[in-house]
Amino acid sequence: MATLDKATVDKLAEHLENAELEARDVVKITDDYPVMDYEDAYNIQWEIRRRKESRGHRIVGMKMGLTSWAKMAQMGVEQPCYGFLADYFSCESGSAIDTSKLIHPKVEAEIAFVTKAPLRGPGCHVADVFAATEFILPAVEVIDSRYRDFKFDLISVCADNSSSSRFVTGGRRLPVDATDLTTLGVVMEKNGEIVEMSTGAAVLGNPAASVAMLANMLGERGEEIPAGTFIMTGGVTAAVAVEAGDVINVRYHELGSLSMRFV
Ligand code: 0L1
Ligand code: MG
Repeated sequence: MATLDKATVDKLAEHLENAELEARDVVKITDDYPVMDYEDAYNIQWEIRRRKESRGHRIVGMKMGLTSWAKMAQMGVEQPCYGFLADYFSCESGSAIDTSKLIHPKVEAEIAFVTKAPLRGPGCHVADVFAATEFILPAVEVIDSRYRDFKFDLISVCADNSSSSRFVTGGRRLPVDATDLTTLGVVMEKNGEIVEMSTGAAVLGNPAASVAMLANMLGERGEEIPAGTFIMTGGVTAAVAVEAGDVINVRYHELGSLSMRFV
């Protein structure tokens, strides 16, 4: 049950969004609000979303985060989270990504879905996701927690839009049943050297389960995944820190490759 009043939710949303827009780190918000809960955290996230839309930004998708054991272990948390993607987060493969607008970016290789029918929880399952999927495509997420030194707890992360900042798409689209999502291999190279490799099964056993979990989490708030939604299902590997001068190339089995450089 939520513990924060509307004025406090609004104040914390402004605080976290300003940190994002000014590329400035802050301490985790649970330091000052230790009893806040997940409902408070998502209230703050949804208020950040409302603020962006009120300034004319479009929401172009959703993300699930912390959906692999590698990521959960890396960040010391035990359950996934979701966030929204605003239009200015989107970059095409081959882009130069400006690190002066980010705090301490890391990259994650992900498998993304685009839906053709709405998905609504509770009770959304992998089979529902397969039936509602238009196509899958490769994506790389650039996460950038607003919390100093990535020191946070999951409640603080959810309020901070689950560290969303940029994402890169391109490569090849495939129908969801054209490949085995669990054995779909991914190799990430940083400056020409392999730094991470994994397969789709790293994400909750099957990335489609991550989409189902998103529908079920949104269902708790009376929200759904509308038809035509782009969804990133979470990193198949641990996140890799990047800085100006780094070049990232990610090769996907059957889905082509994505590249980006940080400037
Ligand atoms: O995309 C994600 O896995 C969510 C990340 C949230 C926590 C973090 O910043 O690592
Ligand atoms: Mg991610």
